[in-house]
Amino acid sequence: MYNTYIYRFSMHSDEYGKLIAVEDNKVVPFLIKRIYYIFDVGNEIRRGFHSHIDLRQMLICLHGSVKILTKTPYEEAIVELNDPSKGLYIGPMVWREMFDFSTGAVLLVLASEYYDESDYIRNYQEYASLAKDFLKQKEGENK
Ligand code: T46
Repeated sequence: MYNTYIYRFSMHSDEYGKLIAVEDNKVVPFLIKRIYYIFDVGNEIRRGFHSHIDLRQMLICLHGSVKILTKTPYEEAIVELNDPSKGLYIGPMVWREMFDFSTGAVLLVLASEYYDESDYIRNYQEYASLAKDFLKQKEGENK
């Protein structure tokens, strides 16, 4: 799926429990400027419904599970995050929706930029049109 991948964090595990360290520009491929977490989400709730223009993020479900739909005009995928040692990277120009939050789920997000509403594309038709141009341009650059 374009501009997304699953990352497996290495874990320090011993008889005292488990520990995962996340360092920017090493484990996460950007400088972390912001973290936020989403919790107390009802099972029937679906959130997201947007793309970002530039923002890069790593989503980690610290507790419970949540499904993430990622989508471009040409492909889509659903990933279940249910393990704190697994992160979903989502880069620019990818539509996302989060749903099927289990009771008590906590979704941590590491972000490459401070909050900026002007980086959001919240209308799918507008996104699809911009994404087609964006992906065509990327294809041209890679030839
Ligand atoms: C994303 C997915 C995975 C802030 O004031 N600061 C922040 O850093 C964030 C992330 C949100 N907000 C405010 C803006 C809204 O009034 O919190 C409210 C809820 O945000 P939003 O509706 O954008 O939440 P989600 O769950 O739809 O999307 C969030 C992130 O906004 C987005 O970047 O990729 O999680």
